[in-house]
Formats: sequence, C-alpha cells, structure tokens
Amino acid sequence: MLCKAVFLTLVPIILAADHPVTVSPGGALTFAPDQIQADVGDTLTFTFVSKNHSVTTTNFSGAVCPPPAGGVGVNGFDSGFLPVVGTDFPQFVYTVVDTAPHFAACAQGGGSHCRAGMTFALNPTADMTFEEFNANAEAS
Ligand SMILES: *[C@@H]1O[C@H](CO)[C@@H](O)[C@H](O)[C@H]1NC(C)=O
Ligand SMILES: *[C@@H]1O[C@H](CO)[C@@H](O)[C@H](O)[C@H]1NC(C)=O
Ligand SMILES: [Cu+2]
Repeated sequence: MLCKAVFLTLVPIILAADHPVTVSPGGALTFAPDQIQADVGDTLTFTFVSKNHSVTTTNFSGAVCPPPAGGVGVNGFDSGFLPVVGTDFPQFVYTVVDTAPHFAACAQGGGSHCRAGMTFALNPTADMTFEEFNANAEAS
C-alpha cells in the first residue's frame, strides 16, 4: 500500500517538460522561439548567447517598453541583465506556476530592444496573441 502511494505522487513530476529558448541568436534582437505553450510545473530555460539582454515580464498593452526591473504582474519574472562573456552562455530558468498568459521583453537600451521586437509570450491566448503584444511593444 505504501509503495503504491509513493509511486502515484511521483508521476506528475516525471511528466514536467523543459522548453528551451535562445536569447538573441546570432546577435538578433529576438527570442527563439518567440512564444511557448507550457503547463504548470514545466520549465522555460532561457540561454543567452550574445551581448547583454534580459527577459522581463511587462504589460500586454499600454506602457509595454521598457519592462521594469522585477517584471510586471502576478507570477511575473525578471532574469536581470545577463551579459555573455566569451563562450560563457548564462541561463535563466523559470518554472511555470499558473496557466495565465505572461508577456515579456528585453529591458536593454531603455526599451529600444523591446520596441525592436525583442518580445516573448508564455501561454498567449486567442484574445491576447503574441502578434498583438509585439505590435503594442513597437508602438509603446
Ligand atoms: C549590461 O546592461 C546593463 C543595463 O544596460 C548594464 O547596467 C550592465 O553594465 C551591462 N553589463 C555589461 C557587462 O556590459
Ligand atoms: C502597466 O500598466 C499599469 C496599468 O495601466 C501601469 O500602472 C504600469 O505603470 C504599467 N507598467 C509599466 C512598466 O509601464
Ligand atoms: Cu535585448
């Protein structure tokens, strides 16, 4: 009896997935991929491969750029600035804790990277799409 109970509680942990995201591939002001659908318990692993960027949650619309230090929203997140030095590629791991959409951007350059399309969406919806968020960022 005891063994069976222990086994059943471990199963959900095994099913959690990791979603890798590359930050600024080839020096571009982008996240690749730029949007991800993930379940609670999954992780997003952001790997920073060039220059000096951040992934920071911000508003979907209105004042989008630049995202503020610490990020916006319930369960928001902020990697802080993670510069690439030589071949040391820093990583930031975020564990998904809810099913709400979260919108993020790079905070570098006083919002210039954000306005240039360095934007990312976790669990965007039909009403709040990545494309609309990115357009809001460019216009902010
Ligand atoms: C990274 O960017 C931040 C924000 O602009 C800056 O404060 C920091 O000094 C930069 N770090 C490096 C190593 O360039
Ligand atoms: C996000 O929107 C709220 C409400 O409109 C506003 O008070 C806040 O300043 C905005 N955050 C940023 C970083 O612009
Ligand atoms: Cu950037």
